[in-house]
Amino acid sequence: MTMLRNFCQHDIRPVESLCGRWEFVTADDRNDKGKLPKRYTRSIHVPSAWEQLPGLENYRGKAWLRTTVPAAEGWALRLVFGGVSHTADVFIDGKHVGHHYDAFTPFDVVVPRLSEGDHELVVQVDNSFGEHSALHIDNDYYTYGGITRPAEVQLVPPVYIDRLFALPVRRGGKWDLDVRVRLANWSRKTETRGVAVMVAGGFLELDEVSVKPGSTAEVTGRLKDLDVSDWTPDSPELYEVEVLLTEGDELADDLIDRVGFREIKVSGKKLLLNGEPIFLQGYNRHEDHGQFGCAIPLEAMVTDLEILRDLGCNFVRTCHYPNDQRFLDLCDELGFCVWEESHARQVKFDHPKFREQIADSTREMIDWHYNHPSILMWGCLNECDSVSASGRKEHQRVIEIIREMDDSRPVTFASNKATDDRCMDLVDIVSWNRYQGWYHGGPDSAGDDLKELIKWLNSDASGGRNKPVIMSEFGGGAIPGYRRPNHAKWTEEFQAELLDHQLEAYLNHTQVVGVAIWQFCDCRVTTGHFNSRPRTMNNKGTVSEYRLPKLAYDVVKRRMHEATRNRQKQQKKQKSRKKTKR
Ligand code: ADA
Repeated sequence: MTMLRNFCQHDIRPVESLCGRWEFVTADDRNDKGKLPKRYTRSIHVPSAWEQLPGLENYRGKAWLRTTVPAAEGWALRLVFGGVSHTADVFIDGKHVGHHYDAFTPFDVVVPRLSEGDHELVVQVDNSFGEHSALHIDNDYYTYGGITRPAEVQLVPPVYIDRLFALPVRRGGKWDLDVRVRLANWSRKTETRGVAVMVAGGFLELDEVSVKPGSTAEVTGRLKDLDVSDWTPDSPELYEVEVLLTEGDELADDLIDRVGFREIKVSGKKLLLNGEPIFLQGYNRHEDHGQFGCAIPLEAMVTDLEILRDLGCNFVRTCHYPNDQRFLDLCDELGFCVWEESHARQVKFDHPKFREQIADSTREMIDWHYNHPSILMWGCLNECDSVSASGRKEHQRVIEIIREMDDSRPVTFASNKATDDRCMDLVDIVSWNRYQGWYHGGPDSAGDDLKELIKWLNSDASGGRNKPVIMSEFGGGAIPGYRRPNHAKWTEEFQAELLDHQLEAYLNHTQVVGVAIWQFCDCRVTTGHFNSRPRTMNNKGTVSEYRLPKLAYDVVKRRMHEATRNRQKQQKKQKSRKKTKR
């Protein structure tokens, strides 16, 4: 059965997948009034995007999905959704029990004191745009509709394990693991529980925890000198961490997550993974597919990563939102490095819901994805206002949320403001979106443009002197199958030549620590501002929306593998120079 993660997260806690057939009706198809439908006209698979159903390709509005869930005396139902696009209202037996905005972050709803047996679960889904939505807007990617990621129903005791945060700490060549466990109490009285953590043969009993009714409480500890191997892209060793909750002598609950022992730091102009410089080369990848919309099945995610591996890539930027955790699990398992960002692309800071919604998206991203070793940095606010004083304040606000929740990873945002940017002092890594040869400049202008940018960055004017740089977007469009001897714009030949020039410039600059081509695959866009895009698609993919390679594929493959070989040669030379110096 399809679950939220690629591995089993509970041996003790009862868990069932909610994936499969649900009843379904859209607002257009309802012929009744009232909060919830009386009649459902069809069924739908969960997870899926309703746009993949014939007749609903362009449906934007409300729809209702219904199933049943089993409850048990003395337990609470915990419904966990990997993603509902884009606003969910959850009802049990007709009673409203939960609300969540944003398609791209998981959420849970805990419903205590239900009678033994089956209960009706209805999820109202809304993917409309308007005053209620600051992040899901008319944009250069599509906001689909539905329960678009897996969902589960769990039975949790009065006090249960809500979250584990695990941070590997490198200490003199050995590894420790700092753990923070959050418990939640849905009962009506204060309860005390025992907590223990096991990983890689280590075992640690934490202090007993008292949790007030309807509240949460945390307990921390450090497992020392663990006998583990580093997590690196070449050997992505993963370890299961099991948290056990005890009530007296009884095992009451458990939670299993996974960690990789790695440390990521910025040092001068370099990005260090476990103390060694790392170069990130890869793509921006939208969760979009010609057959599945945003609800990409695990098997298709694997294909995407295998294609990236074939192209010589080790890096994915989750433009412009947190990704499905199964994809992040695959990146953990396969050794891909990830830049994950909270949900924003050219959003307006003066939208009445912006501050609340960007804070929620950012907090939920870190709260749910903290343990993934593949996530090397947090991003935010893609191409937003990083020039005005008010825009700077918003960048400070969001970056502060990130640093408060996680000071173990570098922070960045992708800027298209070049030397007008007034926020370079706020980030650890400077990231530029540049489209030399597509939107501005000639096809071979990338190198000179980068030189100018770096000169400004390393001056007093920028606030970002000597910071490492990621070229976070560059590329050009090609209509799949459009090939012409004249190599006109929009031909696959034009795109291939443009990427060749851009990669030549960006893969070979000492202050550049990473490149992310825009973009991995063509993606659907909305029909407002971006309606003029050919096929109403963003056609800058190296592969089409069906993962069919364009001519650029072989150019990128050659460039990326060549860059890796060159770096390996340089590293060998440096090592032998160090040896001869001794
Ligand atoms: C911007 C934006 C991307 C995409 C790109 C393009 O850099 O960040 O989401 O819209 O432009 O294709 O023009």
